[in-house]
Amino acid sequence: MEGYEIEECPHVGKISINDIPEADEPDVEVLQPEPTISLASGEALDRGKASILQRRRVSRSVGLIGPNDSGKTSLIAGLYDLLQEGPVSGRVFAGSTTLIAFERVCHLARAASRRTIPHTERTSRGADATFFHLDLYQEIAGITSLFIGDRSGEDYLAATDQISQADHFFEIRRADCVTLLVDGAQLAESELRHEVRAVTSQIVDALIEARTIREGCRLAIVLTKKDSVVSSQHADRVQADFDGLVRTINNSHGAYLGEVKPFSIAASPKNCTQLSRGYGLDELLQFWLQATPPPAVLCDGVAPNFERMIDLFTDKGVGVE
Ligand SMILES: Nc1nc2c(ncn2[C@@H]2O[C@H](COP(=O)(O)OP(=O)(O)OP(=O)(O)O)[C@@H](O)[C@H]2O)c(=O)[nH]1
Ligand SMILES: [Mg+2]
Repeated sequence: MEGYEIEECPHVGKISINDIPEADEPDVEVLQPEPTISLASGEALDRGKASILQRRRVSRSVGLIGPNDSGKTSLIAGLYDLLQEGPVSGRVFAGSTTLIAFERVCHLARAASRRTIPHTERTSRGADATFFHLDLYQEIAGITSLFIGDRSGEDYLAATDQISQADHFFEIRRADCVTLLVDGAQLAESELRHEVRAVTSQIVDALIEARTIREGCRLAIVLTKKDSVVSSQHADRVQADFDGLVRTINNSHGAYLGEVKPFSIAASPKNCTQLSRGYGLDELLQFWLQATPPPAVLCDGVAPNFERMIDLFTDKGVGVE
């Protein structure tokens, strides 16, 4: 082996195979590695799991903000239910890793729960935001993954008192589109309307001051519970209040934000005779799925073209979360 002729080799004959004692080897059971199958639990995703899925394909991330009871969870449930009936905004349901979470939030709002009035459970205060995931298919665009962040409205309200709270809202920082919900039913109540308008603007002011809402981020401002608005005696006044609120936010933050657009929805109407469940969600979904312009900070004056939102948060992008 070392290039010697056999008779020149200094190692030949020094030790014979017979001189080597036979070792007592214990009987070792050869263990086959366990096959690892990882199945999605079906529950809403934490930020880590959502990030992994966001790298898989073209994705959009939506952050829902609004005081408690404004209708955030109902909006998520209403969209999922609407997709069970057929295409929404030209997209069909193509899968989800959070089916159990969807079913749970939809259950109480459906007739199956045997309630006469639809109901949604309050999202736990102080818990981290979680993401609901939908894969949506359209012939030209293929599949786009949509991630919708849900958090308790009380946590967003807390940020208006203590701005440092806004640092925790990772679902807003990473959002392509932030969606601000304004409770239409409360806006129709004479005693509550001033409070609703004040609190809603304060939440946006706090999140922008803390830079939790990114510069250039698109903002949907959504009047929820439209059924309660149209059946109230003050439907016109509610619309005027809402339009005023949109104007105020636009005047204060229009230059900082990307496109700001108003919507009206009835995700879970109490009385379906005037508006059906999911009213207005197709238009909102269309807005959510629009491509996001890249951040304003550019290298060599050339706008990078990011196919996937996740690239904004990696070293391919300019910002790091
Ligand atoms: N009339 C009417 N009520 C609705 C509609 N959507 C939601 N609601 C009701 O509004 C209440 C609050 O809805 P949620 O979706 O739980 O509100 P949320 O913003 O998630 O509240 P938190 O989790 O506490 O932050 C529930 O009782 C819903 O049934 C709607 O379109 N019309
Ligand atoms: Mg909720």
